[in-house]
Amino acid sequence: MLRFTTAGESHGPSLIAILEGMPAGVPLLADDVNTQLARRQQGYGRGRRMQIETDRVEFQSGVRAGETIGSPIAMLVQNKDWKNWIEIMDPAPRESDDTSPRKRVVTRVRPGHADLTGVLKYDREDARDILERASARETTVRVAAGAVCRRFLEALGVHIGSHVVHLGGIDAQTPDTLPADLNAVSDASAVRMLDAEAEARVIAHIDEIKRAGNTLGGICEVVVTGLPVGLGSHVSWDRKLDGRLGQALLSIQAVKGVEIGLGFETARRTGAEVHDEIEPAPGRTIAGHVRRRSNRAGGLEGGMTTGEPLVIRVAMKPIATLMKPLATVDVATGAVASAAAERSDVTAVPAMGVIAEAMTAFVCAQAMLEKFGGDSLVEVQRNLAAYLARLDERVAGRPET
Ligand code: EPS
Repeated sequence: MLRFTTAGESHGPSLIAILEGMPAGVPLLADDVNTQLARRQQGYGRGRRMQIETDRVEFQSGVRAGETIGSPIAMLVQNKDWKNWIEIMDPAPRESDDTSPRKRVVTRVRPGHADLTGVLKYDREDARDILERASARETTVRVAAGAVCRRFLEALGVHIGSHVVHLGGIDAQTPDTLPADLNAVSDASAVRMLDAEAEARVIAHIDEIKRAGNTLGGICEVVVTGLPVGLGSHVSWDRKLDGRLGQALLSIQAVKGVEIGLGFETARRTGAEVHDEIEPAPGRTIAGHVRRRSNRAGGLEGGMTTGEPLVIRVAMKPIATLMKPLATVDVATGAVASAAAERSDVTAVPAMGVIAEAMTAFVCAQAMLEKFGGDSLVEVQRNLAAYLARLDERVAGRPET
């Protein structure tokens, strides 16, 4: 079973991911991970923190001579900002005679953040004990874990990209045919949109919202190509791939919704306007020698991949830290207060697309390993080839029509 966990606080010394279950023999360089980490750090609308950090992975285990070796892959990313927080984040207990006021204590809890529910649940006095871990800084090492999964998937012919389709009330026009290398085009845009006119309006809007001390959300679309028909399963609720993608993507900080294919729009249409008609496509092994005339299902039917591209939309709410704060309650006194206003971003929607790619890569790698599992990349490639050969045999064995 492929799995990963992360550890680390936003202003602690480092962030760590441990990815376990990756086969041996997957080519992997630190640069493969660093490229993805850098993509996550881009995007118009980020705050000053992104100028402090230059995220770089340090492999602690699981990789030798440019290849995975089958053991848990531990990856560490240092927080450069930590040097400004050493005293505040110090794990050592305070001296008993130290009565100086604690620095950067957060008691004016921010509406929409984990601050209030976290201090009540974990019985803390300082919401910093909550916000340090709830922070989306943690997604740095999710992207590291996803980058390894992405290398594995690439070796099996699977590619993942994303672009921003909506930001702060402005829709981007999506071309009828997406660029073959989606990220090469979307990453060239400051807001990762494929529509230059919408991009210019979004940038002006972010500037305006920043001046107003407010924040913005938006929607990204993730597209996966090269997945063969039949990943996931219809047989049990927890094996359905759409449900598993939903869980992985909804776990991203500030994500509030996930749509697969047409998503909520399917509920407004008739069956004839929703379901994708099927036609023969000899030679299209990956989908079982058929083609959908449209891909409104977004590449999933019955909780299984169809062989068409996987298309997922992920919606993010606006950042919960507002420079013009909302009303709240001070948990130290119970009094009415304005929420804490710390340095933050106006929007992180372009970065969220990169994080959504990483979580999607993890779920797809898990599903590929379930179906084609092996201890080495070569073994997995052989199992995939045998399955594809069987899909060919099914067609070859048919009577002539
Ligand atoms: C975040 C608040 C900001 C963001 C941070 C997420 O950090 P800080 O409080 O240090 O200014 O910059 O995102 C990152 C550091 C990152 O790497 O994405 C939050 O509260 O979620």
